[in-house]
Amino acid sequence: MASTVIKGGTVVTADLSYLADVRIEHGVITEIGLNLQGDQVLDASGCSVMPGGIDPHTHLEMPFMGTYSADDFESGTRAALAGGTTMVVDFVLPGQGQGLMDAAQMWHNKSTRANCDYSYHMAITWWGEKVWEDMAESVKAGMTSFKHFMAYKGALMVNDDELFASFRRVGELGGLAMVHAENGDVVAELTAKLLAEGNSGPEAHAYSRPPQVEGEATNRAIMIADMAGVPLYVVHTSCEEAHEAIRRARQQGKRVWGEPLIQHLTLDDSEYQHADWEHAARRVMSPPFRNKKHQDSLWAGLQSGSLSVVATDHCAFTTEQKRYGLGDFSKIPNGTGGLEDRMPMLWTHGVNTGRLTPNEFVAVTSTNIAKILNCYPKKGAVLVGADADLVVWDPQKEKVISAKGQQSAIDYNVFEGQRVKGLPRFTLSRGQVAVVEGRMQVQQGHGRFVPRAPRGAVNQALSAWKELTAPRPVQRSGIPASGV
Ligand code: DUC
Ligand code: ZN
Ligand code: ZN
Ligand code: ZN
Repeated sequence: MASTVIKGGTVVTADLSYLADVRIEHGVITEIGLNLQGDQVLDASGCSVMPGGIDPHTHLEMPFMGTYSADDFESGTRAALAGGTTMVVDFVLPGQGQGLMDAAQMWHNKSTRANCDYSYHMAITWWGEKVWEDMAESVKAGMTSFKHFMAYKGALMVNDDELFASFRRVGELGGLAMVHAENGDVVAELTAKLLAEGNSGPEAHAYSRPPQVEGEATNRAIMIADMAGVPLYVVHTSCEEAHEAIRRARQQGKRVWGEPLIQHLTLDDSEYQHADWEHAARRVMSPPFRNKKHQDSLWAGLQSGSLSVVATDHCAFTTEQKRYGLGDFSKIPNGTGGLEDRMPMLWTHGVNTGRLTPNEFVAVTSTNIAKILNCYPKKGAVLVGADADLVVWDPQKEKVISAKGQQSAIDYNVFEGQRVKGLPRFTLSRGQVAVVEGRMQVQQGHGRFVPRAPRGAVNQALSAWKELTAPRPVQRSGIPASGV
C-alpha cells in the first residue's frame, strides 16, 4: 500500500503542539511519531501540521435574491483547499412547499464536482406537516443541523410560532438548531423607511440592519431554544449585542455557540462609505460590517471562548450581479466571499498579532465546529484513525490578496490588497495532496458527503436539564377539576 509521510513539522492541534511526523494510508492517519518512513514524503520543516480547516457556513450555487451565488461546489471547494480548508458545510435551501429530502437531492446533484469533503445543514424555510416528517428523514440521512432565518421577510423568514415548533422537533430528534438572527420585521420597516426617504445606496443597507436587530433576535432565539430544550448555534455573530446574549447564555450553562465571520473580524462599516458604488455594493452582506467597537468584542469572544468558530458565510456574487441593486440597496444580492482567505486572514490578524495562540487558531477554524457538528474526530483532529484532512502551514509564507489568480469565480475580492503572512505549503484532502505551494492539483469529484449522527445525550439545554418546562397541574380546593 502506498503511504505518505508528512515529515519534520510540528503537529499543532487544539490541545497541544509537538514535533512529529504523520503517516497516511488509504486517506486516514495511521501513525504519528518520530522518524517515520513512507513512499511519498512531504517536507514540513518549519511548518505546523494542523487539521484542515472546516468552514461550516457556505452558500454554493444557491438560488437567492433573483440569482444564484457565483461559486459552485467546484470553484468553492477549490478556493477552500487553496486556503487550507478541507471541509465545507453548505446550506440546503428548500423552496416554499418543497420537501426537505427533495431539496437535499438537488444539493447532492450540485456537489458531485466537489474537490473536498462536505456536509449539509438543512434550512427550515417554511413550516408544515411535511417539513415535520422530513426532519426525521433528514436526521437519518446525516443532516442533523437545522437553520432558521429570522430575517428575509416574505422569503426565507420563519415566525416565532414556527421557530418554536421547529426547535422542539429538532430537540426531539437530537439535532442542532441554528439561526440567522436578525429581526426581519424591523429590517423590513427600516428598509422601507430608508428607501422612502431617498436613501437607496449600499450604505443604507447597513443602516437598515443595525446591531439592535441582531441583538434582539439573538436573545429571542436563545430564549426560544431554551424553552424548546435544544442546543443553539448562532451563525454570523457580528456585534456586541448578539455576543453579549451568547456570552450570558453560555455563562448560565446553556448550550449556545456563536460564529463570527472573518469578514466581520477584519473589515468595518467604513467600507460602505466608499465613494465608489461598486466597492460598497460588493461588501453588502447580512449582517453588515460593523464598527471597530464590535470587532473588538468579537476578538475578545474568540480569546475568552465565548465565541467558538470562525466561518465565512461564503456567498459570492459578481459585480454584474451586485448591479441588480443599482438605485435600490435592498435588491443588491447579499453576500461576500472568503473561503480562500479565512485561514490566512485569521492567522495574520489573530496569531501574528498575539490575539490567538496557534492552538486556539486550530480550535476556532476546525476542531470546535467538528465537535459541535458531531463529526469529530473523523474531522478536526490529528489522531490515528482520523481522516487525513490536513494543512501543512508555513508561518513565514506571505502574499498580497488579490482577485487576480484567486480560485473564486468572482471578479473582485473584499480583502484586495491585504498582506497576509501564514499560508498553506500543502493541503491534503483525505490523504490526497490538493495544493502544493499555491499550485492546485485538486481532483474534481474527490469530495465525499460527510453524514453526521444526532448529538444524543449531550443534546440538552439548561431549562430541559432543570425540568423547568415540565407542567405540573395544581389541585386547588373549591374549584372542580376540569372536565367534571
Ligand atoms: N447573508 C448573506 O449575506 N448572504 C447569504 C445569506 C445571508 O444570511
Ligand atoms: Zn494499500
Ligand atoms: Zn445568514
Ligand atoms: Zn449564510
